[in-house]
Amino acid sequence: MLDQIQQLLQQIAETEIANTEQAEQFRLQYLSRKGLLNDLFEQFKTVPNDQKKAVGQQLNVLKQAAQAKWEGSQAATQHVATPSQFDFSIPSAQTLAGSHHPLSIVQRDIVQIFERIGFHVAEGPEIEDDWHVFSGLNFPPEHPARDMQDTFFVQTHPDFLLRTHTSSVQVREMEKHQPPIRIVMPGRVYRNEAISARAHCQFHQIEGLFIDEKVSFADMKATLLYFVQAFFGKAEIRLRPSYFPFTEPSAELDVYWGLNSEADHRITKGTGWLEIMGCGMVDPNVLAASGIDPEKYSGFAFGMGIERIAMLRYQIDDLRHFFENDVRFLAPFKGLF
Ligand code: 2NL
Repeated sequence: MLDQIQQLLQQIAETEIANTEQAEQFRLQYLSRKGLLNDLFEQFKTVPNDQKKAVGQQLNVLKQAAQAKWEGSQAATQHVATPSQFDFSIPSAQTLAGSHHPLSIVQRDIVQIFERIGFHVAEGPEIEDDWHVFSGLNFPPEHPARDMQDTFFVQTHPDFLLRTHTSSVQVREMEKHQPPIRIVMPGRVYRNEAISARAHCQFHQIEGLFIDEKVSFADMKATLLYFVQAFFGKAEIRLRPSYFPFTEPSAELDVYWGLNSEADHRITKGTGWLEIMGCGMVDPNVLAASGIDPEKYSGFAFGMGIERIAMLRYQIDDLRHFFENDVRFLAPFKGLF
């Protein structure tokens, strides 16, 4: 019987299966209920006990060889394309490319405009302490921004809070370096506000700071006019008096947007002017608090909300779009970075 098995193994190895008919023939000959293997397993019952082990092993080898041959034939006869059968001219399935986020695009563009005139990016922690967010910036002890209503405090460590503006980074930079200082600070900030079309508890700001000897209000105006012209392509600005705890004097900067379209009338409330940032001369108390001599140095600072700028640039009407990351909202920003 061992000889017979060897012979069949040889025979199987030499069998060529080229099509489905030959595969079926093979299956009937070897593997079907009336096939050779079943016959052999029947005969196996009569094999003397002392030979059962050796014959059984070989019989299993044969069975596996026959099965492998048949399975191989199935794969081969089921039209698997060989390279020559591929049509390389057929367009592939569409690859979905991502897009940069509009806030990233606007932030990058603003940073680049200031880098061109010698500003550098500075960054700092989002979890801050009272000194860098409030006290070092001349906020009086009873200022409403210090209230739990407006600011997120770390519950387990009430000395720490989520920064409400990026000015905390400027304080850190002033503590580390003496002037000249020329920096822009883009980053995420937090305020305890209900989420709506116009407000969010988490948003982005970019602030700038320029400190040196003899820095004047006129330097500030010229720098910000340069920015407005580079970013918006608008020619005219105006400064209105305002108030911030950390600057004196302080101003609000408006851009002349024009009244050319219905949308211009709507967003400028019929005036043609649009407020885009706050600015001012750094309060001498703020310089002194960070170890900079206000007798020797002066500086200006400014701050704007990146969401607001992005909404104006791309005519986005609801702040929530920025945080939902709906791909239908993001898709048009492909390739803009
Ligand atoms: C706004 C107004 C402003 C500043 C930010 C600043 C920082 C230091 C010292 C003085 Cl360390 N000022 N930053 C100054 C004026 C305005 O932001 O409306 N931001 C959205």
